[in-house]
Amino acid sequence: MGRVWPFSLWGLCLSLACLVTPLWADEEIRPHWMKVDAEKQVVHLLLVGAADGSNGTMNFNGYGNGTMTVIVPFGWKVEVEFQNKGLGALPHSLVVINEVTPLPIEGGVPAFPRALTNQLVPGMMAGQNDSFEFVADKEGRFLWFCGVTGHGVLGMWDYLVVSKEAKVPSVQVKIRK
Ligand SMILES: [Cu+2]
Repeated sequence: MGRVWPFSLWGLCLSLACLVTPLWADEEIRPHWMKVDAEKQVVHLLLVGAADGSNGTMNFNGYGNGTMTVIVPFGWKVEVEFQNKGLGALPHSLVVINEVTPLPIEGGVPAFPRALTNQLVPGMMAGQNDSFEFVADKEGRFLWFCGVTGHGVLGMWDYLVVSKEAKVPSVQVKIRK
């Protein structure tokens, strides 16, 4: 029994640590895929579908299920370049939609004019890309969303926040502690 007791204590400490330590933490990153022209108030984003194996490849730049938030100052121009890296050999697309519940099964209504790629529902194959731009002239929280059937509900979405408080664009991600 004397030998078992220390392990139980250890287990108790681990349990307590789990209770007081959040599993996820927010972190601001300065990604290579965001370029900012503060003078012209333009932000350029390269968003890559299926960039790695995260969330079973259902991700943008490695983030799915809302674990990435791009914050853009109100009134800035947002230039988006979308590529399907194609890990998982699935087609993907991108549209900016309002934060809706439930998420669309496929497609999605652009929250800003022309804020969507070609082939929204069938998706673009690996290696294909498309670009679009829009002015962030509505405040609030929106979703970067893959319009291919079933992908959004499987977590292929992240957040876009248009903020009057933000002075410069930034990116926050949730990282597992
Ligand atoms: Cu997709």
